[in-house]
Amino acid sequence: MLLATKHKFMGTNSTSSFQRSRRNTALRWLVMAALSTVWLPAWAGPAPGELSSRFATFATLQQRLIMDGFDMSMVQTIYSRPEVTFDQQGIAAYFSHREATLNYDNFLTQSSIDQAIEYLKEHGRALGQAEKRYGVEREVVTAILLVESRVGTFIGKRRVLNTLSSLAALDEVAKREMLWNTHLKKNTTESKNDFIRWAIRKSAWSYRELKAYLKYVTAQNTDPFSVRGSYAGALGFAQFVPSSVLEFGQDGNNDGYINLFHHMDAIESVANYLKKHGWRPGMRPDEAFRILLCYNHSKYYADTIIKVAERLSLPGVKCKPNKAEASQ
Ligand SMILES: [Ca+2]
Repeated sequence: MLLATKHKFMGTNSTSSFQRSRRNTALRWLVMAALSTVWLPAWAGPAPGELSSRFATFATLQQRLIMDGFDMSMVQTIYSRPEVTFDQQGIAAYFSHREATLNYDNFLTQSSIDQAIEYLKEHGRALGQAEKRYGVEREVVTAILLVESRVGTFIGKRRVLNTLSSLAALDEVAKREMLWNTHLKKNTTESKNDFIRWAIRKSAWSYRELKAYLKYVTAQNTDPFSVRGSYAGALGFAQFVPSSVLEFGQDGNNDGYINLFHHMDAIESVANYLKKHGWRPGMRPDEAFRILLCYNHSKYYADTIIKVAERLSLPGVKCKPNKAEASQ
């Protein structure tokens, strides 16, 4: 359903008209920039100068999106909204993040396990349905939702659009300099050159995820600024990145939408993700560990998921971490 709306999203049903659109895009962009205070959608509030300034925040990024086939009027409308901001604080938090320093033991306390047990009870029907459809044990799905979002109670506060746009815009020297000088220079042990290399890699990843996100919200007819997520751009109870939403998201409650802020959709999406990565009941512990590493490339993470699932009295599968991998 999501991908089926791709052509509608692109703003054309005709290959030839799409190609003509691309040929004319560069010229249209120049005219558009020159007339920015005239053509931008009318909305109450800001003075023209303020609107131009807001538009300029992601001007290069908008140009890339349009050149890549995204509908010009849609892009312009989104990036002229008052919610648009280069989220320095959020992406500075991302670059200060260290997976190894996260305290995953917090998820193994009795209160955390009790929270997961309550979830198992409350959502038993949906978890059972996912178990039947995908062959992924309910304890594993619950453990992932516990660690990712405290079973849907901690889902991040940052606008996903601003997070991905800000990270994607780090291919621009000026924005990297701004971030380094204002937030990272005094607060990181990274060298500036290491930061630059990291930022450029992350920019390329984020641009791909931004495109996936725009496809997702368009297909779901969702306001792109209404979705909140982590400082890495992950969203929903399962904290999927947008490309995973497109590829693995499921409509668990059959309402016609894939909404990872709905428990039935989130549960089935996690189960589908694991199944598509090779999960099967009774699999070897080292296989289970490797598949969990696909979800999050952290041995601490995979180890914690398995420990939580075991604490939930996982029937049938005795998952234990692959000690050889965990000790690397
Ligand atoms: Ca749904």
